Amino acid sequence: MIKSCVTIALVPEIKTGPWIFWNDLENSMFKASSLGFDAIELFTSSGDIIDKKKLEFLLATFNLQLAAVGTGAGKVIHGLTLTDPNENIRKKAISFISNMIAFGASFGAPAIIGSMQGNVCADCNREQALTWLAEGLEILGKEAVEKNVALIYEPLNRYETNLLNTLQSAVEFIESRRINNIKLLADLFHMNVEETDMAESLRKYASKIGHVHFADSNRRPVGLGHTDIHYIASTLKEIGYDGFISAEALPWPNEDAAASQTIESFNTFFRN
Ligand code: LER
Ligand code: MN
Repeated sequence: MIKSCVTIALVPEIKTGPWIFWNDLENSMFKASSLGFDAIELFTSSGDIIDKKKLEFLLATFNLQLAAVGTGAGKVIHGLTLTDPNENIRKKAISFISNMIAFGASFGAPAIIGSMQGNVCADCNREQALTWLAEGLEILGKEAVEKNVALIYEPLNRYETNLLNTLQSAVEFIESRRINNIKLLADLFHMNVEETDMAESLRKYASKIGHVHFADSNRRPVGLGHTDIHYIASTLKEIGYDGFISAEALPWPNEDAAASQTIESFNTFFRN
């Protein structure tokens, strides 16, 4: 069954970004649970900043699942990416993501590679950058499978990466390089920028989709932009998607209103 999820960002270095809840883990989980969310997605500065026992206790107390963990802090805080021309930085990026995979896996949750994929840098060759990306995904995909979780790769829109922007380009890349154990993240905000027909792409690459980021065209909570969510939701149901629909949206107009708007939209489109 499709499950609802809400993002919680615990990275003080970032003041703005598309996450619904900020700051306090316990209070955010309390609110998520009170609103009826099934799960949370965490964005943390590393895999070690949260005490695992405490998180286990909070997940049980609030009857929430950990749906996924984001790895973007590796880039935002430490400047690491999988396609940096400096080998040492690529190694550190792999090690950072590896640590996040281990953290998520202790709760059965996959790690997401979004901005940690990086870019083809100004004086780099595109083929070389894609090879570095493939090498990183191959190593990390193996680690994930050993820990019984998937690894989620997220195509981002052209203003965030010049590597792979559509589901089609990501699927072709993964298949042509024979990279195993990678699922794709369908972020409705990025897809709104890049896909010709969002629903058609979801249908075509249904078997590859492992996670969905739920945001409207303007990255506000769903219902506050112009994306045709009815069409998208009926497609996700039709293709039998049974993962998380995770609100990675701006906390607009504020955290609480954004969380309420999101769960209302989720219930309207996925529970009817
Ligand atoms: C990460 O999931 C993502 O979508 C990025 O755009 C975050 O900035
Ligand atoms: Mn996303």
